[in-house]
Parts: sequence; structure tokens; C-alpha cells
Amino acid sequence: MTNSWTDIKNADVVLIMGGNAAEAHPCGFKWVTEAKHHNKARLVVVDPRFTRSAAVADYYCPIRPGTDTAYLLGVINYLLTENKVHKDYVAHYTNASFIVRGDYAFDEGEGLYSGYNADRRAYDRTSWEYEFGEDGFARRDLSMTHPRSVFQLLKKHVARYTPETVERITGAPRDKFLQVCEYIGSTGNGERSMTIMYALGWTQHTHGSQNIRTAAMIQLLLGNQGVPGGGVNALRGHSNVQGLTDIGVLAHLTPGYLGMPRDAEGNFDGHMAARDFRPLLPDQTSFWQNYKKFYVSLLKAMYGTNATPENDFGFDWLPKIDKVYDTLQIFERVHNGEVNGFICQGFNPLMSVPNKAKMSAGLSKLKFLVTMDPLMTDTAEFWKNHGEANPVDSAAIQTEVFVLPTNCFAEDEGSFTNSSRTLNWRWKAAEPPGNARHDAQVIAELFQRIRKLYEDEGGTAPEPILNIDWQYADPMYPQPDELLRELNGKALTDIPDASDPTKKQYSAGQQLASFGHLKDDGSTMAACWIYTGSYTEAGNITARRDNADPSGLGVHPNWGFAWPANRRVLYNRASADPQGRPWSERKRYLEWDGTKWVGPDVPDYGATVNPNRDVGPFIMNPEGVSRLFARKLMAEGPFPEHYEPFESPVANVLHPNTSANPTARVFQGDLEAFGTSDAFPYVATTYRLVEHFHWWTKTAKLNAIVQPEFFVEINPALAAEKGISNGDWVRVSSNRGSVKGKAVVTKRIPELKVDGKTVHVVGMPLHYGFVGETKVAIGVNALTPYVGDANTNTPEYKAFLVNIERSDAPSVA
Ligand SMILES: Nc1nc2c(c(=O)[nH]1)N[C@H]1C(S)=C(S)[C@@H](COP(=O)(O)OP(=O)(O)OC[C@H]3O[C@@H](n4cnc5c(=O)[nH]c(N)nc54)[C@H](O)[C@@H]3O)O[C@H]1N2
Ligand SMILES: Nc1nc2c(c(=O)[nH]1)N[C@H]1C(S)=C(S)[C@@H](COP(=O)(O)OP(=O)(O)OC[C@H]3O[C@@H](n4cnc5c(=O)[nH]c(N)nc54)[C@H](O)[C@@H]3O)O[C@H]1N2
Ligand SMILES: [Mo]
Repeated sequence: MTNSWTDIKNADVVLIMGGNAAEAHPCGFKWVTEAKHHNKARLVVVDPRFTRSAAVADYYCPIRPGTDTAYLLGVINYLLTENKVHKDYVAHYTNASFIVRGDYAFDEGEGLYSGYNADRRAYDRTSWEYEFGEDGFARRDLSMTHPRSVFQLLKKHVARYTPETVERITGAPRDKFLQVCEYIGSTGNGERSMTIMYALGWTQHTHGSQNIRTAAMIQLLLGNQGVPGGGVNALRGHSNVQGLTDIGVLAHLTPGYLGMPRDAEGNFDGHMAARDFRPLLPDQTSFWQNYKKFYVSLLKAMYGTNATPENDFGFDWLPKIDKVYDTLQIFERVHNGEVNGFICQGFNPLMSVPNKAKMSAGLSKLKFLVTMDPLMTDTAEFWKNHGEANPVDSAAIQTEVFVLPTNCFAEDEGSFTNSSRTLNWRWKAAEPPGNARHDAQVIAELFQRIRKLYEDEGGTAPEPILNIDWQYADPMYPQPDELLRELNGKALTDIPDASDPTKKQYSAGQQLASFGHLKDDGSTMAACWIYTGSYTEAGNITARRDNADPSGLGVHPNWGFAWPANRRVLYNRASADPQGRPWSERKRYLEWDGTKWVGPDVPDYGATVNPNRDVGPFIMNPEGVSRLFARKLMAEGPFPEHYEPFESPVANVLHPNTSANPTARVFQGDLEAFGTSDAFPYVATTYRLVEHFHWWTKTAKLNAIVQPEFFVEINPALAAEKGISNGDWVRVSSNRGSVKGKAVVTKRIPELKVDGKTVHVVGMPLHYGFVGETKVAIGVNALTPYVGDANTNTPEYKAFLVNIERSDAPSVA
């Protein structure tokens, strides 16, 4: 989230689109209720289903799954043509005024940007760039009238997304779409703000990143970024998944969103040279210029005294990736028989990854599979025949499976980072039962044993393992407290005070208070720079539980620790105009008092940087401003464009030759596995129920009682057409497999008219499988396609094609 859960109460309009917060984030949803109650906020929900969020909304608009980019580009077209944008914000705080290179082009007929290479399914992005002046800085036209200014290019780009075209593509009735536009447009004035809450309804598409980019562009055009009640708010999933990405568990990142070394970069110098943090306008902060300090501090945390300036602090001991090993890429390799062993730590991929048949075939090729989990998972039993629910020939599967029982999250202590970027320390509620051990114990023992093997036997490249710094009181069980101290970081030598060298800023061994104190000479260590400040000499800051909100604006500065620097609203300098005055009395947040920035939050900006210096509020970007034109950062283009899902009932009405995202992650073998609408005429989507958490609560009796079995939701018109009644068994099939479940015939799934054609949606919850207390089911990912977003590789779980027919009950073993 750019803002925080508690900030939602400041919103005047709440747009829930691409998520169902009432169901999947019921606790956080209370802040929507607060906004409605105290602020008379209007809640608008756009979803293919009339959800539990929609049930309490002021306005609901249906949409065909997988068409949000077109919808949102239509919103942008509305804002620009109806003059609803926040002009001053756009001119000063976005790149609308920047001039784009002359060779940048977009072919409206083909739906392709300049530089496309069809063989590589990728772009040469050179032309997606600003024009630079002799002084090396980007050229601008603050009047935004230059024909190649971002503003004019954007206007032209979105002009195709008229309300008529939006209706043709998305199936959202024009009058409803326009009513939503009106709600959104009411916030582009500095007096009112809108928050956007989204989750997987936006991300799980082959163009998911572009859905979110388009949303961010809307917020920038309205001036809703950096202000109270604004922001683009990603509602995260598992209780600590924000923490997972923060500390670098993604394959292409190291902790704190630093880059994973790439093969092509060679060494540390090459890694640094591949990054260009030069400010693109005079005087900009371009905060990533501190990158090396964060990286060296990370390496010092990893390798301790073994990391020295002479050996580039051990940079060469880090693995170098040739490509990004996301979930799809890894399981593609498993499926190709290129992986010997696989460890699932709190992961049930047979259920959660697309194309169950492919997953099952892949797991059968492993030599060994390990699960570290408090529960028996479907994955750990992938080799067991369960009749139609898991039809495998057990005797033919040679994979050895090890089940290591671990604690569950409530049996361990540590910090959890929530969607608000806030680290909260949690204490354990119980001890793990029986033989179950803490995850850290299992990992530590594994590490010790592997290190011993390297010590005893040598082997290829032992340094990455032998040189690890492992200074925990009990090397077999690093304590959560020790780990958070390490993430925060400390001084390794005495560090003199910059303003008075006779004094010390830190003595060796002291915990650091701020990432501003990190150094690139090896005198500091921090395993995750954005967590610096979470565990200081004052103690464990994440354990703070003071819920005071002195300003009344939902800023609780002494509740846990929000990264970065305990900041609750990101880009908050943008809540004031270029002179440093609040845009309005109503939305007052940060302001310049003549000598410094003051307000309820930690300024996202130099605390004493005078506004007359014209330093932009988006300090992480070398431009100092935010981007309506994404330069070279997105795989499929610098502006978003409508692409159909890989499986779609209609061709792309704008450019049928380029129907789906031309850069999406697709594997050669799967190109044949896509179904077409003649055989699979209905659009399917998958989602959550409040009563279950993924595939674990099916093992709990109480949850199994309230939602006992898998079901399939369809609307009455489709049910009538297919002769299906409420409660009938149905078989839903895709080009990859089929599932069986009971039909729930419901008006909650509206019928859509798409380009003159009726389109039906088939909705299915994801929580069922063949292990546990709920009724045995095949698992919904037997249906889903193995294709992913072009930037994040997130699978397209939310829009694919199926057929549906009445059937008998599944035979289960
Ligand atoms: N009770 C419960 N809560 C959970 C979880 C759980 O399993 N159970 N899981 C957690 C996790 S890990 C996550 S990631 C989050 C997910 O949180 P959400 O994303 O909110 O959950 P979903 O139910 O998967 O999807 C949300 C909505 O997206 C809609 N949708 C589908 N396709 C589209 C589309 O193309 N466009 C639009 N606009 N909407 C679409 C669906 O109809 C659904 O209502 O929930 C977390 N919270
Ligand atoms: N069709 C479809 N598929 C989806 C989605 C969708 O919307 N539609 N959503 C996707 C999303 S967003 C997600 S996040 C994934 C989730 O996919 P998974 O993460 O594979 O599924 P979970 O059931 O959450 O598995 C988590 C496991 O962690 C275990 N666990 C709990 N606490 C601990 C602990 O402290 N230590 C250890 N070691 N284990 C623990 C649980 O028992 C459980 O088995 O599913 C994805 N798959
Ligand atoms: Mo998730």
C-alpha cells in the first residue's frame, strides 16, 4: 500500500476493483466502513460478481474478467476530455511535461509499440525514452502542449477508449461506466480524495501489471497520490507476504528490493554500472544513489568479516541469475525433468499453481520432494491415488517424499509486515505440538549439515556456504529477535559524528537508527535497509502498541514500525503544492513552515529542503516526478494498452492481430494448451471465500462445517440454457482438465453483453482439494492455464475459458 489501512478512513471515494476486501480482508475493510460513516465516502465496486463488498457498496458495476485495463483507460479518457484532472499536480509532480523521443511510436492498427521482435516476444525498448538536452537533462514543456509531450501523447493514446468502446470490450453498461467515472472524477481537485483497493482481480492476468499502472496513472492525474485518503493500495495476501517480498524471497531480488546479481553483469562494478541513478532533472534527490551503501551493508550482514573491500564484500559469492526463476519458470523446469529435488516450505503447489496435470507430471519426475508444513498437504500426497480427485498411478511414481512437520504461524514469534508496510511483532500463542519444529530450526540444521559436507568434502564453489556469517547464540536455532536485529543492522566500527568528528555517532556494535546512516565502506551492516529503524538501541520498535492518533488522520506513529523510516503515507510531500502549502484545508497533511516540513507523518523528502529549490516529491525516481509514461520499465509498453486474456471469448476489437499481450510469459509447450471459444465458450474466474484460507483450513473441522464443499456459480440464464438446476452436479472443463462440483445458480453473477455477444461467467472458489475435512475435490487449478504476466509472471488465474455441463458425482477413492 502507498497509504495505510488506517488512512482509508480519510477517503471521499473508495474504489474496490480487482479485489473483494469484505471477503478477503474483512479486518481491514472496517476502515472503509469508517470512511463511509465519518466522511460520507462513496464505495464503488467493479467486479464480475456482485460480491460481499458490492453488497455494502453505494454503486456496483459489472465487468468481464480480464478487461480492466480497457476500463481504466476509458476512465483516463473521461478525465482528460471532461477536464477532471488536477492540472497543477499533473504539471509539477508527473512527467506529463516531458518530451518523448521522436522515434517512439505506437501502431494503433497492430497494437504494438516501436521495437517489437516477434521471435523473441520482446521489445527493444530504446525508443521508449525522453528527449535529452545538451546539459544531459530531460527536455520539458511545462505548458504540456508540445505534440510529443507525455500529456499530448497520452491524450491521443487513450482517445480510442470512448465509453462505447469500453462497453464493447468490457461488457460494463455505458451508463454504469459513466457513473463510476463521475464518482472518480469528483476527486481531482485537492479537496476530495479517492483510495483504490485492489488485489488479485488485477494482478492475476497476463497484463496484470498494466492494470495497476493504469490505476496509478488515474491517481496521478487526479492528484490522489501522497495525500490522505488517496493512494494505490495493494491488499496483500498471506499475513506476512509483504515481509516476504521485503526481505528478498522473490527470485530476482535481494532484501530491500535491491537487484539480484545477473550473469551478464559480471562483477560488483558491472552490477553498479547496469544501474543508472543519475538525476534526470537538475537538483533531484534520486534516492537510489545510495544503492551501494545498502548493498555493501547487506553483504556485510551475510558474510561478516569475510566481506572486505578487496573481495567486493563477497559480491561474487552471491548466485548470478540468467533469467528470473519465478514459479512458472521453476515448475517448467521441474516438468522438463531438469530439477532433482524440491523443498516446499509452507507451499502447496499441486493445488496453488496452474495446470494440475502438468504439475503432477512434473512432481513425478523429481527424485525427492520435501514439505515443511504443520499440515499434511495435497502436494505431499500427490503420489496417492484419490480416484477422480487425484487420478495417479502410484506404483509408477518413484519420487521420495519427506514430510517435515513445522510450527504453524501462531506457534512462532517474530515480526509480520502487513499491507500497510507496518512491521508488528507477534508473540506465539502456543508451542508447536509433537515432533513439529520451528522453521528456523529446520533451516539452521539443514544449513549446518550442508556446511559440514562442504568442510569435509570441498566441492565446487564452497565459498558462498563456508563464508556465511552465522553469529547466533544457538547456531541450531537463530532466534526471531536476533534475526530482526540483523535485518535492522548495526555499526561494525565506531562511527564519528559527521558534524563533530570529536564525537561518536555510533560505537561499534550499536544498532542503527536509520538507513540514512548506512555506509558503503564496510563499517555498517544491515540485512534489509528498509527495515533499519525497526530494532534500534531503543529496543524492538515493532513491538510498540501505542494506538494514539494525535492528528486524527489515522497516523499512529507509535504503533509498530512502518518502512521506510516509519512513514505511513508514501510520497507525502505531494500533499502540498509546489510552494509547500496544503492543496486544501480539508486534505492538509504536510506543509512547509518556512524552515522545515511539518505534519503528522515523517516527510517523504528532505526535512529541511526548501520548496523553492524545485526538488520533486517522487524522490526514488531520477526525474523527481512520477511517471505517466513509464519509459523502458514495463515489458509491454510505456503506456498501458488493452490486451485480451490468453483465452478469451472475443478477439481484441482494437487490434485483432495482437489480441493478447505480445510479451506475456508463455512456454512453447503450452501454446497448444490454450482452448478456444468454440469448444469452451464461457469465461471462468476463481476466488476466495471468507470462511477458508487457501488450502489449509479445509483441514479444520469448523471451517469445513461452514463451507463444506466445492461449488460452481453460474447465472440463471446460463443454467436455463444448460438445463442445470441449483444443487445439480456439473462438470467444468478447460483445455487442460476438468473439475466437478455442485451448481449454485445465482443472480450474483451478471450476464454480460460484449460486442453484441452474450458472455457468461463461471465462478469457482479455490479452497478445495483431496486432503482434509472438506468434501474431496479435484482442485480448481486443474483448469487454469500456464501463462503469466509479462513483468511479474503472475499466472492468469482470473480469466480463462471453460465449458460446463450436467454430470454425475465424482468417483473418489
Ligand atoms: N478468507 C480469506 N482471506 C484471504 C485469503 C483466503 O484464502 N481466504 N487469501 C489471502 C491472499 S494470499 C490473497 S493474495 C488475498 C486476495 O484477495 P482478493 O484478490 O480480494 O481475493 P479473490 O477472491 O481472489 O479475488 C477478488 C475478486 O476479484 C474478482 N475478479 C476476478 N477477475 C476479475 C477481473 O478481471 N477484474 C476485476 N475487476 N475483478 C475480478 C473476483 O470476482 C473476486 O471477487 O486474500 C487474502 N485473504
Ligand atoms: N486458481 C487460483 N489459484 C491461486 C490463486 C487464485 O486466486 N486462483 N491465488 C494464488 C495466491 S495469491 C496464493 S498466495 C497462492 C497460495 O498458495 P500456497 O501458498 O501454496 O497455499 P497455502 O494453502 O496458503 O499454503 C500455505 C501452507 O503453509 C502452511 N503453514 C502455515 N503456517 C506455517 C508456518 O509457520 N511454517 C510453515 N513451514 N508452513 C506454514 C500451511 O499449513 C499451508 O499448507 O495460491 C495461488 N493460487
Ligand atoms: Mo496471495
